[in-house]
Amino acid sequence: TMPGRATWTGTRHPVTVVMDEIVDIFRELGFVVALGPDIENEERNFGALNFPPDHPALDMHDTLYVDTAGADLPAGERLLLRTHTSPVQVRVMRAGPPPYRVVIPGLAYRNDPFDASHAPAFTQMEGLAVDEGISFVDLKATLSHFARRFFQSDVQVRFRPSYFPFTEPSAEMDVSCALCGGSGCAACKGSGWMEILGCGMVHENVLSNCGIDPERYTGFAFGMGPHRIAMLRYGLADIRLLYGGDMRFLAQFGALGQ
Ligand code: 2NL
Repeated sequence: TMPGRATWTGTRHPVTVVMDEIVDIFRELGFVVALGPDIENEERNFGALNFPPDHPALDMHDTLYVDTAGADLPAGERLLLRTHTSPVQVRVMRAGPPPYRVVIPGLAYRNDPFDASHAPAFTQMEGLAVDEGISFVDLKATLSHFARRFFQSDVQVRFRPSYFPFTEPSAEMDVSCALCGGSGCAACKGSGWMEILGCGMVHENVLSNCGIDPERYTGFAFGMGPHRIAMLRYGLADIRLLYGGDMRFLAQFGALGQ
């Protein structure tokens, strides 16, 4: 007559739920997942991506360099923890000719203090499409479709001009706030809009640095932060909740098989 002991069934982490959904939406569109190492060299992390050699991101203040004293490396090569997942796209482009449609989920690292909105290791999800005849129309259609699948089908999207060294032109995409529907709340800081990703047409210097003829091929790329998107979707004010192991918090999300 003694009742059985209750057993724990684990749940997926909220950031895993977000990353799985994003990957699934891009897989439906013909993108495939590509992965690469977390330790990279300066050339693939910065140089190939059209960062000038004096760009502030190369400063040890922002980038975590690996101590390679005594290591057998080519002259002048410095290793670092990748500051974005973009070096994986550089590897994809150098491994063979276009077309490519890839998404890259993974960790990125920055020398930031751990506070409510920053973590020294955080997820990124980047995408890259390169082929003959790809235009900004393909970028807008693909990313608007993504927003409508990930949030809800009536979400509003807007693109604002921006700047990244590796894309030209560049933009940021906002969606109408998932929590208040655009009327203004704490999550969107009263603006009614949430910034969810950066994007642009792959800079021709990046294509040629990767052995691709920019006269023949064009492409678009984008990058977003699944930790940030999980905070926006679930209305979390502190990123550190996503790094703790508090099951009372974590068990509210992503039941397995859901
Ligand atoms: C952001 C912005 C972005 C990319 C990432 C990319 C990669 C290659 C070439 C060109 Cl190899 N672009 N990635 C492009 C635009 C924006 O991320 O705010 N991410 C959180």
